[in-house]
Amino acid sequence: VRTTCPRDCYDSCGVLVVARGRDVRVRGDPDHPVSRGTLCGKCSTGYNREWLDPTVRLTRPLRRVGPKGTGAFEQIEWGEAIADIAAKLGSIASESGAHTILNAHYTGTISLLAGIFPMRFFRRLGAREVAPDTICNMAGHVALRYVYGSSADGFDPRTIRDAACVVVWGANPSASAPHAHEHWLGGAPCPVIVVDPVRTETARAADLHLQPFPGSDAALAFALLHVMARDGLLDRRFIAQYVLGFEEIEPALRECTPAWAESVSGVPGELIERAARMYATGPSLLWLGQGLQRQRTGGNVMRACAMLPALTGNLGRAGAGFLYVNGEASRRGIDEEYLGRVQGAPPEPAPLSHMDLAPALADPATARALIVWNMNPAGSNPAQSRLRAALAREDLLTVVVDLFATDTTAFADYVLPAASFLEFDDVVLPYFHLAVAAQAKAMEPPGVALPNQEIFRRLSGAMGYADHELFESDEDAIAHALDGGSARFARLKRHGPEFVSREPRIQFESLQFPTPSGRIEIASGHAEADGHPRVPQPWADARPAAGRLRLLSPASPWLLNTSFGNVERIATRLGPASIAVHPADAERLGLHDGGEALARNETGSLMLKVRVSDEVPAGVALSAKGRWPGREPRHWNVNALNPGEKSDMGESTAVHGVEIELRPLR
Ligand SMILES: Nc1nc2c(c(=O)[nH]1)N[C@H]1C(S)=C(S)[C@@H](COP(=O)(O)OP(=O)(O)OC[C@H]3O[C@@H](n4cnc5c(=O)[nH]c(N)nc54)[C@H](O)[C@@H]3O)O[C@H]1N2
Ligand SMILES: Nc1nc2c(c(=O)[nH]1)N[C@H]1C(S)=C(S)[C@@H](COP(=O)(O)OP(=O)(O)OC[C@H]3O[C@@H](n4cnc5c(=O)[nH]c(N)nc54)[C@H](O)[C@@H]3O)O[C@H]1N2
Ligand code: SF4
Ligand SMILES: [Mo]
Repeated sequence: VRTTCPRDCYDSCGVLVVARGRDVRVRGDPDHPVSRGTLCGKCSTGYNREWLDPTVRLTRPLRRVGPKGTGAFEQIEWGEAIADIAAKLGSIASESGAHTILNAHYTGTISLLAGIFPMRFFRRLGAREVAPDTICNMAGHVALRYVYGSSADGFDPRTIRDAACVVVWGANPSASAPHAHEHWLGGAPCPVIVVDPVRTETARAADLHLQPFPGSDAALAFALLHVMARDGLLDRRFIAQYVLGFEEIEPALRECTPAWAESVSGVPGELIERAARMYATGPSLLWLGQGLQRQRTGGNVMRACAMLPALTGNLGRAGAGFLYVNGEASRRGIDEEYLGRVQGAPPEPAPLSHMDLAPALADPATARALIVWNMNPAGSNPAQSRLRAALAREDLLTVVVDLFATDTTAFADYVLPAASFLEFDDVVLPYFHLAVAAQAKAMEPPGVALPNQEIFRRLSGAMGYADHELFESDEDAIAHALDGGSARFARLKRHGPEFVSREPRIQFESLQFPTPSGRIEIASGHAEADGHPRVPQPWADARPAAGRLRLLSPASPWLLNTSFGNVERIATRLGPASIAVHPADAERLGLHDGGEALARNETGSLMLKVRVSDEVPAGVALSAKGRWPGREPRHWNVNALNPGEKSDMGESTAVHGVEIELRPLR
């Protein structure tokens, strides 16, 4: 069976499921244009072991019998689980209002039915959504919408063949998009510039690596533009025609010399000069990573970086453009909104930021119930200790839908077993390549596990809802949402992904932008109305307080968020949780390579194994996200240190802005 990996990953690899009798192998699809026959290490390991293992998977609905957090459950039948949950939700909704039922979901799977269809139930119910992107990339979305009117319309990666320069700014595809790293960047016909505080594998492979201190990227962007303005490398004709507000930042640009930027970002002025010339000459592609905007002023950073294509005319032509996430579904012939829509639903309560989830759950007036699906907040969310205390609330009805018994399911009143992507049909919309792909059922789910969408259909029935949308079958929903209907889906299943066009699509080819003015808005009235500066600012976030380190906790190549954290081979391979620090910091703090250290701040503390390495600059520490707290010696992961500070835009996470003290442990 030919199918697609629906993890929250830029690659959306092609998968082949090959069965010989009872022996099932999950492999890469050799015909797939992106993954070219291989899966990443984490998927080829996990999919062939724990994901196929009915003794590890959740296979039956469970009801809590012990104290919350202990994971003591009894097995029950679907009918009983659904009836119980529906009755409880019904009384909560009538007593306190459905807005006290929180709906937390995110990246368990990005396939469309399993990712969106349950929203019909939650909308009909009137539950309050915990805004998914606030834990990941919301600041960047808000920022790019100010500038370009859209954050979801990126370059077509295939246009790299026409590029003269590629900049990867605050993304680490060597971990977060291994095939884009190996084939796309690895095969780039032009120089590659990486901007990352860490010397990642991607940075190592680049032609030029700029290593700014975290949170100083806006200053760096202004200095690059200073050099371009000084040397006549800006595209004045393009600016005059398509850009609004350039004159409002020109005075600031004159001040932002490479020497100044060196002093605030740590990037040598000479490298700034070189990068500016390489980028401005073009045509150039700019990949704006999600890691880039997880900073206190991450929204401003994104607005500042977004000026680069606009002021150099790197838009509307082959080999040029920028990419954050390619989210546009309609251009790929998919009505994504349809999948989550229900007519006549009550008005949706204002969403809650993930940064506020822990305090919201601690307050019985705000939260009486929590339904979690496609998510593992006990590992992924900030304020781990506060969150755990709130999840332990006896009077909080908690329902968790997952494939595995996670740190989050341990707090549930009801645990519902989900089918994995290998066990039902669905559609995958990759967010890097402009393609559409099928997820095809290759086997039966273990036990009585069900796809998310079926679980919420059953809940809808038990709630007594009659709206036909709530009960639409998978087949009908796919046929409706996909232009070309079931015939197109059958074709995708047979032949693999379809791209949006034969030739690479040109981003913003019409050079009309969905902003209020129709132009690229460097000066934004919307931003101003929302309380932000009218134009991007050459800011650099304050350095850590004396004696402290900035902690980055980006993607690990062996985990996907917390997914695969329970795969034994991967756990063995990863060994104990580690923290990388610069030799100068190690020396100053008395830390030794391989020794133990205690990381600590106002939010919590964590024991970590020290790795002394100059891949991080002095003042910066690195410890990847995604380990399972329950599997750690003291039952915390890196989010024990994350206060959940918000960035400047979108109530979004500033997780790469965390500060810690670090000291050796005997
Ligand atoms: N410190 C730190 N923390 C971070 C980040 C960081 O950079 N640093 N990054 C943040 C980011 S970018 C994100 S997106 C979030 C992600 O955080 P989450 O969305 O919580 O992602 P996962 O931890 O992978 O949890 C997904 C869960 O869904 C389950 N699952 C998989 N498939 C299905 C399915 O079909 N149905 C159901 N019901 N469940 C399924 C998996 O088993 C897993 O338990 O984490 C954030 N946390
Ligand atoms: N293997 C694997 N793949 C994944 C994930 C995973 O957990 N594991 N997570 C998935 C998800 S949900 C997401 S959102 C994406 C995220 O993937 P990316 O967009 O690559 O984001 P991150 O991994 O958070 O961080 C990328 C880089 O940003 C750098 N960075 C941090 N702060 C700054 C800064 O201030 N300035 C600059 N210039 N760089 C900075 C970090 O050092 C890191 O190397 O990956 C997806 N793919
Ligand atoms: S997680 Fe990403 S790299 Fe790994 S198989 Fe899935 S799509 Fe490919
Ligand atoms: Mo994410």
